[in-house]
Amino acid sequence: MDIQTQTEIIRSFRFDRSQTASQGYKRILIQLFGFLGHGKSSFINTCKYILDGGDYVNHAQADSSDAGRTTARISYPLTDYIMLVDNRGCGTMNNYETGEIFAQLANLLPLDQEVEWSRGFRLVNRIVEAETEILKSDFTFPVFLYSIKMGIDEEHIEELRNLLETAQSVTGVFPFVVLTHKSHGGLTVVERAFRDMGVGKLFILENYTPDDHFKKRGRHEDVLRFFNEVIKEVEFHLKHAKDLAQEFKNHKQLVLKFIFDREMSFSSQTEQNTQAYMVQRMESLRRKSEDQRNEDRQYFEEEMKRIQEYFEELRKKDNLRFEEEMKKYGQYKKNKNKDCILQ
Ligand SMILES: Nc1nc2c(ncn2[C@@H]2O[C@H](COP(=O)(O)OP(=O)(O)OP(=O)(O)O)[C@@H](O)[C@H]2O)c(=O)[nH]1
Ligand SMILES: [Mg+2]
Repeated sequence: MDIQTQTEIIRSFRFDRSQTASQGYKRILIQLFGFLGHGKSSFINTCKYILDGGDYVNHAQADSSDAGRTTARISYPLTDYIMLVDNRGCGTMNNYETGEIFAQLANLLPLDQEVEWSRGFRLVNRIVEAETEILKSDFTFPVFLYSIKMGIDEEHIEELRNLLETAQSVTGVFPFVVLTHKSHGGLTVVERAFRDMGVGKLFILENYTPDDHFKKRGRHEDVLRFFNEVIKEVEFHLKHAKDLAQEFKNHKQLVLKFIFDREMSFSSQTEQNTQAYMVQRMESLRRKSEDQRNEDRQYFEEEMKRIQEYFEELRKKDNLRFEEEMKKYGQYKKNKNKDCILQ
């Protein structure tokens, strides 16, 4: 299929007008997620550049340095029925960041707001508050962006696999993965890692950037193929899904359970830490009182020694005095005898 035809298919996509076939959906929200600076905003600029035609525009404010900077979740219309949703990049995939992402993917948070990594049960409050703002007619489609330039560590593979699998559980769709920086080198290792994680739809491309947007057929084809596959996946899902309203509820429950488990494990961790602290404290007190006892014993022994010496001294003095007394007495007796003899 040539570029023109593919572009037309995407531009003219709309959900079937019949309520039954579309199951009430009106728009596809292509929800991007990934780490800081992996090319999410640039991907949005690239998609719009290719599908809107015209000049390259930095719509999504992709950063000019390698550091990330998007902090809000902003939607960009690609057509009347397809929206691209930019996202704040995660620094690490900890449970606070992923909790937020899962709530977004399950369509539980409103669009076009700052993204926060809420602690405690604040995310639950935000979900409840957002209930009236959520458009149930939005089909959220998860797309994970990853830069080949970053390589991939063995130790993070399990974490990424869990992330993608949970994203599938809360949307019903296994995320499509887009690998950016195609020409950087090191593709084989990264690609194999994602394939091993069970990723079926992997797209490898080079984003257009403010410094590099000379139109290239290969780049256009990569992006158009991505959109055609998204449309096919959504149509497949609608055809095979039974009750999307029930699915929505299930996804919501999964996200709430994720938050609940996260907080429970956090509080049991705190409890364990408190217990460990108490044991440590008792041990240090025990050691301290043992030290104290040793100190007391030493003091007592020294005191006893001092007393013994004192008594010894007294005893010697007494002996001396006694001997002197005896001497005096002997002398006295001698003199007395002499006196008697003389008389
Ligand atoms: N050569 C090349 N540069 C890219 C590509 N994708 C992104 N970049 C550059 O990488 C940097 C970060 O890209 P962004 O699109 O801002 O990344 P991001 O994922 O939106 O970052 P956050 O908003 O922080 O999460 C920018 O300098 C982009 O120009 C790509 O495929 N190839
Ligand atoms: Mg960004």
